[in-house]
Amino acid sequence: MSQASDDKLPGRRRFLRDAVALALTASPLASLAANAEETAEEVTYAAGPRPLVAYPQKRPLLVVSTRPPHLETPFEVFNEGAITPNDAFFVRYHLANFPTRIDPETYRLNVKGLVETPLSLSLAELKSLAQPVEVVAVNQCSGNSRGFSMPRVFGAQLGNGSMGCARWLGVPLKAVLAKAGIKAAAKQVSFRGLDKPVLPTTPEFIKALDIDHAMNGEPMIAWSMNGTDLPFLNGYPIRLVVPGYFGTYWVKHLSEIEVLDHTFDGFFMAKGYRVPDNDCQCVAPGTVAAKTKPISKLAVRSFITNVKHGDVLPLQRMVALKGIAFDDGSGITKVEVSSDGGQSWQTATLGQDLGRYAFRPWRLDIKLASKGTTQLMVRASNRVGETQPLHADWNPGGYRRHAVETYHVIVA
Ligand SMILES: Nc1nc2c(c(=O)[nH]1)N[C@H]1C(S)=C(S)[C@@H](COP(=O)(O)O)O[C@H]1N2
Ligand SMILES: [Mo]
Repeated sequence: MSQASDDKLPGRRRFLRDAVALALTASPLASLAANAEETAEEVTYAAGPRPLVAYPQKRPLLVVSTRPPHLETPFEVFNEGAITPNDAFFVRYHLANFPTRIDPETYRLNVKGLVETPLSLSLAELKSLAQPVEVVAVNQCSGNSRGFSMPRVFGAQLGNGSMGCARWLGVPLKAVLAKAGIKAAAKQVSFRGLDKPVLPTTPEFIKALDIDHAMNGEPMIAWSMNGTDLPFLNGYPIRLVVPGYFGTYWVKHLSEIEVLDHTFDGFFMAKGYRVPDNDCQCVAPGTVAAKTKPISKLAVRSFITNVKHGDVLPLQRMVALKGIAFDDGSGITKVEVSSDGGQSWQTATLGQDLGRYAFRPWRLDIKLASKGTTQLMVRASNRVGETQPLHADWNPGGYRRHAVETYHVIVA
C-alpha cells in the first residue's frame, strides 16, 4: 500500500481493510488476496468496507462473498458510459459448485419435456439455428441495493453494484423451442445451468418462465457480450437473457431447457425470489405478505454517477451532473434532479438511446445557490407513467429497491 493512500484512510477503516486482507491471506484464496487492490469502496454496512479482488477475466471488483463468488461493480464504472465493460460486470452465483472449466467442443444444450423432438445442440448447431439477434439490456440482481433496506433484511448486503448493461448477441429462445416443437399442454419452461449444489439437500438453481413469455421472441440464448465471448463468470459459453426482467432469470452456463405442463415448483421459484403480490410489491416494514408472486420486471431507477456522498461542489458555478436511468423496457421519458431535498425538480437531458432495455445516460447542468450541506436527488419516469418513490418501500427479501437516490454533498 502506498503511504499516500494510507494517510487518507481513517484509522478504523484502515484497520478493517487490513483485517480483511489478513483474513484472506490465511484462507485458500491467498493468491487472489495478493491481487486485492489497496482500496475498498465506502459502504455504510455494519460489516465495513469490502475488498476489491481481481478474479479471472475481471478487473478488481467488490467482493460480497467468495464461495460462491458474488462480486459487485465499483460504482464509478457506471460513470464511464451506458455499456458496462465485461471485465467490470458483476458476478452472482448461488451454488458453490459452479463450473471452473468448460469444453466448448463437447458442450450441449439439451431441450426436453413436452416437446415433439428432444434436442441436444452443440454450440455450432445453436449458433446456426436462427438469424442471430442483438439487444442492449440491463441485467440487475433482484437484491441490488439490498444493503440499504431499513429495517435490514437477510441476504447479501449489496450496494448498488449488482447491475450492468451489455450488448447481448444470441438466438431467440423461441427459435430453439420452435425447433423442438412445443406440445399443446405446455405451461412453463424451466432453465438450468451447469452449477450444482454441494450438498444433496441444497436445491438446484432452476428458474422458469411462462410459455407465452418464453415464446414472445424477447428472451434469448446469448453467447456474446459486448462483442466477445461471455466472460466465464457471466455464463460462458451461453446464458439466458431476459430483457426487462431481473437477473435471477438470466441462467448462466445454460445446459437444460425443459418444457413443463405445470407451474415449476422448485425452490428458486416457489420459495426464493418472491415479492408481495400487490401493486407496490411491498409490505409494512418488518411484516410478511399474505400472498407472494415470483419477482419479474425491473422497476424504474436512476442514479447520479459523477457525484458521491461527501463530495464538495462549488457554490454559484455550473456543475455538470451525469447519470443513468433504466426501467423494464417501457422506456425512460424523463429524468429530474432536485438540489433542495425534493422540493423542486429540474429536468435533465437524455443521452443516447441504445434501446429500451439499456441504461439511458442523462446530463444536467445545475447551479447550487446556497452554501453548506445539501441533498441532490434523482428521479426517473417512464412511458407508462411509473416513477420512483421518494421514500423506499420495503419487502422481506430486500428485492427491487428503486427509491429516489439521495446524495449528501457539501456546497462550498
Ligand atoms: N447458473 C446460474 N445462473 C444464474 C445464477 C446462478 O446462481 N447460477 N444466478 C442468477 C442471478 S440471481 C443473477 S442476479 C444473475 C447474475 O448474472 P451475472 O453473474 O452474469 O452478473 O445470474 C443469474 N443466473
Ligand atoms: Mo440475483
